[in-house]
Amino acid sequence: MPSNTLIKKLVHAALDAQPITYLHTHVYNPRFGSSPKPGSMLLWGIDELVTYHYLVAEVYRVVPASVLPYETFWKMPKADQADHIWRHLFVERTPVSEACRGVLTTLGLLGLNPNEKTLKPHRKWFAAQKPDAYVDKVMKLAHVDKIVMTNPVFDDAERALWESDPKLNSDPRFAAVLRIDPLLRDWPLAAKRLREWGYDVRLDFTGKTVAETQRFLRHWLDKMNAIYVACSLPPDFRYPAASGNGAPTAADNFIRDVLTPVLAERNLPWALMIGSRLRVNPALNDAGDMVGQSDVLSVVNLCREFPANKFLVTMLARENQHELCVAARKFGNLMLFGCWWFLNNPSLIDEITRMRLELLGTSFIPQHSDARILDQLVYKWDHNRKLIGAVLVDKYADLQATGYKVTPAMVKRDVALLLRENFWEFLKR
Ligand code: FIX
Ligand code: ZN
Repeated sequence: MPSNTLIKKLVHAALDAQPITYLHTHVYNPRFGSSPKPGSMLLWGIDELVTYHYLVAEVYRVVPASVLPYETFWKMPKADQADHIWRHLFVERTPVSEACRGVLTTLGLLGLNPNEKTLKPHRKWFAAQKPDAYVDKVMKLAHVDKIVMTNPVFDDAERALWESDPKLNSDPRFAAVLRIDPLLRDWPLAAKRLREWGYDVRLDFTGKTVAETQRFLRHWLDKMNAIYVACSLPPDFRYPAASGNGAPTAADNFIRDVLTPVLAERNLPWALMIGSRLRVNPALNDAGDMVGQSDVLSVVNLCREFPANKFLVTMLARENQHELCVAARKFGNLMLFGCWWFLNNPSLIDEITRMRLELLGTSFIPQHSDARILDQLVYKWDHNRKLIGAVLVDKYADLQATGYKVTPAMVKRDVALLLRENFWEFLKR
């Protein structure tokens, strides 16, 4: 019977050997344009890493807007923004936050010195990297076999790229996801855009609205060869939104008559990321979003009403995690994923992963990444691998204590399920 020391070795060896599919990132393939070229969507390198919106929020806790007005910061060149953050969060203060530690882990694993007092030496190293080869380098270091993108069809710049480059998604290292937030968050705006693009849709869902909105979805699912449809939803998202015997809302109509039928016909999952309260501090841009407690019963209602549909769900509030886990015990068409955004911290990843293993066994996806900067894949994998490994070691030790034999083959199988197979099997289910 393997000792706990041997189990630890087995678990970490299996994690080291297992490629991971990150099912949700904001990373793009190099055809979308690579930073520092203005307007690029593939963001990488030290200045992008250090100006990640998590760190902008954190530096504004140290140097308040009364000292450095937001508009002044946003007008600064990216390198000056990065120098400002590096000085205040990494030199004059101890970089103990998870977002700060992540930058240091990435630098260390790239063979760079995390103790530099300025970014100058790092800039020199990154300037020598070529984006396409650097994608391979990062994927190798981070054990990533596929980077799943987020492709917001209502983003004008990105939509223009899709309409001008038929080979945009030809990079086999990446997969596309149709992101549709306005269709659920702001139907009036979405309907206006659809009409501009030649779809005969009406605010009140009369006439050809259902067929035309379905035509829009099918067009983009085909163009992107999207592997699922995603949206981020506010804490007050409800399904059904109509209270009592009230008339269905636009979101109810869209979900019931447009989205779920198209996804069911194509056997594609719908990823709901619920709990993001956007721009509570608008001056911080992407760093200005916040968390709010959401309604798990709405997820239950969706899973029950649409048994032919598959739901990938993550919620942003820690307070929702236990109820969401129990909901997943009730519906096989519900797959939980990730410790999203403000949950992506060691103390919470540990708590949530333990809870999920105890309630769901190995039938969930512990992490999704959410990397926005290519290089973040390196630290997110390194940090998560250790956290998931520590939980698995404890759970296997508990199993051993019953007399059950935990074998190397079991550990490899479980790690493969958690890091890759649960996702791809759920897509095929
Ligand atoms: O809605 C989302 O996909 C969120 O993950 C992002 O908007 C958010 O800024 C993020 O990257 C969090 O990690
Ligand atoms: Zn995201």
